[in-house]
Amino acid sequence: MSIVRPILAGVLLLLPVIANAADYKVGAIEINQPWTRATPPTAPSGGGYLVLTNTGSTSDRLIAVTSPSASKVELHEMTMDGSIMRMRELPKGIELAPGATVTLKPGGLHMMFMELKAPFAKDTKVPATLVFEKAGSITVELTVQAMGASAPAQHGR
Ligand SMILES: [Cu+2]
Repeated sequence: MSIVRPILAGVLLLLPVIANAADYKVGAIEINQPWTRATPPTAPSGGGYLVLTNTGSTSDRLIAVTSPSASKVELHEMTMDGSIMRMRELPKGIELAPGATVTLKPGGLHMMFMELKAPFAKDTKVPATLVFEKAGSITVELTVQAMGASAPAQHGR
């Protein structure tokens, strides 16, 4: 009884903090749920996904991404052209309006890791440095989900 009670109080105090914390934050930009998918051994490239929120009052832009796991990383958009899925590079990056949340996900905006140094292996992490026009840069770790996963695994939030 005397042991249980302090532990319970500690857990209850922690809960609101966990619910509100962003995975990463640089300047006014919050970055959540960075993830990618395991790639087959011969795949030349792999996608990268995350959620960006601009908590500031001026617009910002994700302008570049680098990673030691790939020769280069491009920012891509996937659009439907009739029944054909097309992918194009966004040379000016991804705009983040004040207060906006932009989700990079399969079938939409994504990071494209080109010329992978090694296949992405499930349950490992892929580092990526995000460069924002105003907020500066931050290195995040993408969790590698199963091949073909369509959403990040829930991590208790
Ligand atoms: Cu792409």
